[in-house]
Amino acid sequence: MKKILFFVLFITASITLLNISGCKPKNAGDATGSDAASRVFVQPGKYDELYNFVSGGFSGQVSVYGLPSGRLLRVIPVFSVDPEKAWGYSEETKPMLNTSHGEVPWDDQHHLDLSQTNGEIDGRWLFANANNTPRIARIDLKTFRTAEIIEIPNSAGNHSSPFITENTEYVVAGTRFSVPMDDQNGDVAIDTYKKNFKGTISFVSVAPKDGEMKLAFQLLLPGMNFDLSHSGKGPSSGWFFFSCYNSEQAHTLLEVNASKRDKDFILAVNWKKAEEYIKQGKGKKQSVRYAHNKLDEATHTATSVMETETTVLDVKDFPDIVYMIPCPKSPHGCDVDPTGEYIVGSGKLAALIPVFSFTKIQQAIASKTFDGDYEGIPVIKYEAALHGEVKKPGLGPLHTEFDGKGNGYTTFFISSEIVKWSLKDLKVLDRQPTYYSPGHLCIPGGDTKKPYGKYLIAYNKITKDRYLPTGPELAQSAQLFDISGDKMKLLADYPSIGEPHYAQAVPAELISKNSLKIFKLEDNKHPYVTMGEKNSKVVREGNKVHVYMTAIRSHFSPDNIEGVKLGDEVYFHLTNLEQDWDVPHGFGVKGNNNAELLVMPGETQTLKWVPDRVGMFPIYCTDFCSALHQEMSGYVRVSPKGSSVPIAFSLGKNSDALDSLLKK
Ligand code: K7E
Ligand code: CUA
Repeated sequence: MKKILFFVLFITASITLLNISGCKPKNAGDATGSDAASRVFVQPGKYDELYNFVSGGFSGQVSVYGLPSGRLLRVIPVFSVDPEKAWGYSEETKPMLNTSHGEVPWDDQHHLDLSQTNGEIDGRWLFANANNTPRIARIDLKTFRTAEIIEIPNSAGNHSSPFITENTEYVVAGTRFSVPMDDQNGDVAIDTYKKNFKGTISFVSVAPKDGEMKLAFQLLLPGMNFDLSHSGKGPSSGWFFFSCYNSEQAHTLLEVNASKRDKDFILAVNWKKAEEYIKQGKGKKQSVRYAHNKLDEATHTATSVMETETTVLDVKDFPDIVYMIPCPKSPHGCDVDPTGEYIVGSGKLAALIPVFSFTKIQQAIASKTFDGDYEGIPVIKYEAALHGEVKKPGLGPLHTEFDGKGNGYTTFFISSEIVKWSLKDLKVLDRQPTYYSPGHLCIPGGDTKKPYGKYLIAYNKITKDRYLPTGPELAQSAQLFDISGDKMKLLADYPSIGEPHYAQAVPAELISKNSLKIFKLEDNKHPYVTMGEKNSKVVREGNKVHVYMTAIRSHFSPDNIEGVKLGDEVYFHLTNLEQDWDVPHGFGVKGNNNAELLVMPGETQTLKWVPDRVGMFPIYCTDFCSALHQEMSGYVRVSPKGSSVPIAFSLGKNSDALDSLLKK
């Protein structure tokens, strides 16, 4: 009987196995080659060679990986609230998510760009776009914290962003959805798109010293969809290139109606010229509202200011700042090679890759080799701008990066592969399958003048059978390739956070050398800082109770609080007195409809709590900070409204019973 059962099970198992392998697409799970393991193996205790900053897509955050190991180092909260780190929950960080619509607790984060000096990564800042409620964030790479977020007015779907110029003069933002301008009546019939909907491209300046962003000017353009962009460099510095689709100006069923024309456009913008016009005062001031949020490093506190003005240049009145270049089949990626001569447009539905020449574009402009105009913007003849086409590269090209050795690498969503091709003769040199359907790809420094060119990472939209199943929802996937030889070689897969789109990677040293280990307590300018335990106290101001609290291994001061009453708002201002690397303290309150605090050494953070009932509320440290971390706790007593229990606070003050016990 047992034997039969075993046999049945065996048969069932075999059939199941057969079924699984029968479903597998060809090549899936192929061995990566015998030395792949050693190429990605980073010994325990050893550091990775590169940082990889990966956009989080609909997670709204940015994740940081080590390469080549694919180890997740950190998730940086940017556009989405994060109760773990109290991002958007602490009193200090709430203003960071403020917008002209009020607090928006989420966004869709697609692209990242590292700050550059002379077209090379300088390791100072990382810029991130918010696609849903148009914003740009600046992350300080000293602290790995979001230091600034600026909202973009006259925009919707901030997709072609946050690409930067080669000396980080500007970070740009092109609107993916055209809309009526903010100072116009938006209450119009949708089918008046052609008349009432406009597109804008915003230039946000970046202060060279501290990185502070400022909306410098906006270009007013015909209504259509601006998708991606990259700045010129070297010979093409002073120019910016944007891919545009929906030149049909459709407003419904775009999958059909915005795919009608054979070619849409790459928009070439002479931003140096535009900048001159602005300096000459030729821009028009316009009333708008947009939030500008900054985190002050000295006070550990963010502020949000509502700005009210923008300067707009209508390109109709300045015909020598923008030109259109026809680009086949709904272009998506718009990438400029390290020399600055070649501009690659990737038509999502195309079966070829057009490569444009900056020299030829300039000649065409000089000789007016135009093919009419698009709503007043000169359209350069396709052939006049074209360096050449990569023929039969694959299906559905999306994005291209460069290795600095004269090669481009393009992702193909539909044919699910990466194709390496030569910039010089446009010949396909290699193709490797990806699992599956890659969107963006990243070569360290791959959009700068100086790519590092040893690895390539593909960010795949579909994961299917690559990992153990986790129900209907699967993590998306990154794949690391070695591109040091003639042929690309798959080294590793690793799952990612959210939906990764663009990413940046950089040799670790460039970032790690500036990385901050602690906040210096003596530099803490927080208005509610508690410098030392003896200064800890509880102060009542009307119905607000301010707790000036400290944390050090392994207690809070004070840890016994009485005199809080129903109807009070309690603010725990917690200062972490530690001055050692990697000793955070956490702070949680039972029943708090808020988050926890996670406070770094030398930092002060504030958690608001509105008690909902009379009773006893434990507080405790949430981060295992020492062998006696479990002892790092206390109590807050909440009395009824109108109770006469006075404010009282203490640390180490025992009851008489305990005292007599301790004396024995
Ligand atoms: Cu191609 Cu939003 Cu850059 Cu994603 S986008 S893939
Ligand atoms: Cu502090 Cu655990």
